Amino acid sequence: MNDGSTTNPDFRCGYIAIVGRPNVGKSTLMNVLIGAKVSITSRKAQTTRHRITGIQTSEDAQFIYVDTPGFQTRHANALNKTLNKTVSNTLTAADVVLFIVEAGVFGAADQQVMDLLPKNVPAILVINKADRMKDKAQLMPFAQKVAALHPFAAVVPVSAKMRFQVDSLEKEIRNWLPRNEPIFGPDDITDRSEKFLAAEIVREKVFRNSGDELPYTSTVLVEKFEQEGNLRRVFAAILVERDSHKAMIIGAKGARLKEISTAARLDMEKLFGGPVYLEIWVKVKSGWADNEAGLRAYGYE
Ligand SMILES: Nc1nc2c(ncn2[C@@H]2O[C@H](COP(=O)(O)OP(=O)(O)OP(=O)(O)O)[C@@H](O)[C@H]2O)c(=O)[nH]1
Ligand SMILES: [Mg+2]
Repeated sequence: MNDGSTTNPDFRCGYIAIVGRPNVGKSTLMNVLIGAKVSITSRKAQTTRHRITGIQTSEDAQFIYVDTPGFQTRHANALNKTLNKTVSNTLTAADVVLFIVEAGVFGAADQQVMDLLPKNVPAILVINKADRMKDKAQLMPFAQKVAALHPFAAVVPVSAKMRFQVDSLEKEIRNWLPRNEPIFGPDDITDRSEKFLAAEIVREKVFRNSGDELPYTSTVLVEKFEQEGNLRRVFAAILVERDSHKAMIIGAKGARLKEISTAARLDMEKLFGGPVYLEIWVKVKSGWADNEAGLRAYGYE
């Protein structure tokens, strides 16, 4: 993947782990930093379930971001244990850590993630959703309060959604990256396959188009992915726990499944840069999130 040596002796390259409790905006921020949507986002917790690499290469640096699942503190099932292992493993391989919190909110779940931060790796405190803070004068005191809890390398308030201060954050990250040749090619944006990204896109639409009544234990499996010239053909199964969940996803006269399918196809066409034929069906498969074999079968590491 290496695209050869650069002539800049100050070229920087390294791995940047993005960690934080669920829903603070880790994936939204990574997508904004790399300028492409490789990690799915939604207002529901547990949207990210895998380690997802997002790569951005500039004149003088290659940023290899690693988005992680929100650290789970509520239930201790096999899926959540796997998600948390992903977070810990990512931290051990990072050159820089972005610890994300939400402006004005710091609780036990944030503290638990802070306790995981490795001592010998620079960690930047990123205060996201700054746009949400109604009283802007509260931002500084909040930043100071959280900054006092850990020896952070830097503190940067941002809004991933409004793209506020994202450039400053990138500059700050570069300062802490090691001098290194690039590891990936200049146009690479992720190390994940299109088949994997297709499954994630369908899962995002399931999360976004279904109400809170749909439990998080639904997942998506791409059973077939074919490419013929510029056309991709994607055959995906949405796996749910119960018949009632299946009915929920299909909707009246299949209306909801149609919405999910159209939205997913449009996103895939944008990301892959060509037409996509997408077929989706819904299957009932209970208990997959509770055992290791089920998790492995559906691609959880
Ligand atoms: N107002 C506001 N909302 C944001 C911002 N960044 C993210 N969000 C919203 O916060 C919600 C969660 O965003 P995600 O990026 O999926 O959060 P996450 O931390 O990756 O969540 P998990 O993967 O579940 O841990 C979504 O509804 C986003 O649109 C921001 O800067 N401002
Ligand atoms: Mg996420």
